[in-house]
Amino acid sequence: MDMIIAVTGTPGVGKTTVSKLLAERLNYDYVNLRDYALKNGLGEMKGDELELDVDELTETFAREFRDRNVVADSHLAHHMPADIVVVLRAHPRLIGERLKARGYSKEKVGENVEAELVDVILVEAIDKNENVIEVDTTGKTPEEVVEEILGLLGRGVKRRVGIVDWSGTYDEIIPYLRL
Ligand code: DAT
Repeated sequence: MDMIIAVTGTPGVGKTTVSKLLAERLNYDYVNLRDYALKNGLGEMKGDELELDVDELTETFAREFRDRNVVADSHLAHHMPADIVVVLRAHPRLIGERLKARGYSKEKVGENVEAELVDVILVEAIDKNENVIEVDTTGKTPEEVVEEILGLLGRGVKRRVGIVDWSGTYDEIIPYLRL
């Protein structure tokens, strides 16, 4: 059976690391949607950000991957027509630390820490797809995260949301926020 697994989440949450490993374990193709969009001339670089038409990406992706087994990752992956959307979560402090280490601007770090804090991607994913599995990666290795996803898929779980609440982390992450 063909299956499209979309892996989404705030930048720095671990999408690419987990998706490559998951694809390997399932023997599926792996596609990074940013690379895919660039390769197919679907967007243009504005500074260091890729600007693209999500509908155009969705249509092109659907045409090419409809009857294939694929793990696709991007913070836009939940917009793709997927059989299952995996939303990775991490303590906002981890997002802040990782994006700082990547050299993101203070503004960009703050924006993404805030987005993780208030569940932006999860809310979008639920709005787009019935089948959403949320996985907290905090304190886990990528291997452990992949095992958890495989376990849920193996048990036929199609929806599992509302498993984290970062509101209690607010005091800790104030240094990262754009206040
Ligand atoms: P993204 O694709 O969401 O931007 P990435 O996979 O490129 O994220 O980077 C995530 C970083 O975090 C990478 O250096 C590996 C590290 N990491 C630590 N624990 C992790 C976990 N449980 N799952 C995924 N990545 C983890």
